[in-house]
Amino acid sequence: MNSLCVLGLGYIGLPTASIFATKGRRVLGVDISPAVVEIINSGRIHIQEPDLDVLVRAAVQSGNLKAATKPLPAEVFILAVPTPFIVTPDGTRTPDLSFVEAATRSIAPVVAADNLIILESTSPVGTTERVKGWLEDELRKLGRPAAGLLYAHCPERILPGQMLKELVSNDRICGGLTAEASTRARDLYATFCAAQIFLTDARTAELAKLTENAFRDVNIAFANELSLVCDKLGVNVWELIRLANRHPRVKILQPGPGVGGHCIAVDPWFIVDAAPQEARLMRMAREVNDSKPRHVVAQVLAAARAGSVVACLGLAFKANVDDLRESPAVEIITHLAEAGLKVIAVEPHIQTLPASLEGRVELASLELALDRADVVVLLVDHRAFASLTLAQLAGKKLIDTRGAIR
Ligand code: SAJ
Repeated sequence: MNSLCVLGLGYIGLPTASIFATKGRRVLGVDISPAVVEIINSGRIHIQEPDLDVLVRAAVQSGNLKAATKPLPAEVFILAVPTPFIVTPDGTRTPDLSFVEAATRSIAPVVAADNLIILESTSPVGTTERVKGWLEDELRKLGRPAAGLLYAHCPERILPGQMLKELVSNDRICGGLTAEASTRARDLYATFCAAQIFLTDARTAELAKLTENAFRDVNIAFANELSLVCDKLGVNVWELIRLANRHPRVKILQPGPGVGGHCIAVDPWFIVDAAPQEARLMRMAREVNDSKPRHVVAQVLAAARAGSVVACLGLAFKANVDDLRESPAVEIITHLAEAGLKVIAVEPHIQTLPASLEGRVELASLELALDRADVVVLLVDHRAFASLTLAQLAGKKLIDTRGAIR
């Protein structure tokens, strides 16, 4: 199993393609964006993740990683494209598998018997079977044989911010449509995975990945709900959690301004969509976490006066990353600007504001923002804000959504 074709060169596909390449596999990375392809072929990266630049440069310089906009024949195809959801007019969230379907159909002209097709994208239960169906349909249209292809779901589990470490050290799950597909996938990931690789069927692997993120979402929702209870009762939620966590079987997570990113705020909906009557707690957790930004906006509006300058510290969806996707901080800042407040955003991980905030919000350094602010809202506990002290904020109103300022 030497040659691989990785479809989707984003947060999952790029590190995966690169690590295989540095382990001696010939890898073609495929992305529909010619700009992304050009950047990667020049040994650079289009996303921020610690040490990813070094890995990609090494992979490209070794000659083993090349990028292109179209797939070529390979022994293994890895699908690592986005699986967002669509919000229907009645508010229901349904999975959008159009990227997976398009990527699957795109490999039909180049697949051959004995190829292994791996779905890495986080997907609703049954998607690996659908990948097989789409590919067989496309092969039929092209008059090509569909026999002898192997299919598996091998979900990624890496944490943004420490992806390269977790790529190697996290256990993996390989769920094939057949036992042979599972073992072939395991042998492949053993190339770089130093942890245990567990074999199962595709549907269990699909649900396992969704379950992991839903579990975290429910636990964060518990912390977020506690923060609302504490606000109402005049109790310091951070102290409360610190004390409750001294119980040997209690491990409460941290409240925040809401849950962002492309994973935890999305994946539980795939379970709710598939089992709406049963997944009541998971739906409620999503609703609690989704409502938290509105609570923060109300707190800021209560603290501000007409003409107040509000410094919002952090735009990313969590600490020490540049990723603004589904960021509660962006949602909060958008509402504050809409409410007519003068908002200064501080985000050390970006150089320019996202288009949605351009012209409505000012991007400034921490020093400048603190100098001008009447109200300071800490939205992301970036390391860059760790040295902030209450003394520096004297005379200003503080809303610390992460309990980061001591
Ligand atoms: N958050 C809190 N309180 C906490 C922990 C997190 O408010 O105590 C917030 C964060 O600020 C952020 C969101 O939750 O907005 C999600 O952050 P995260 O660090 O919990 O997770 P992600 O989305 O960066 O990565 C998750 C991980 N899943 C689990 O930990 C179960 C990762 O392992 C997955 O690979 C990733 O989703 C994915 O790609 O699915």
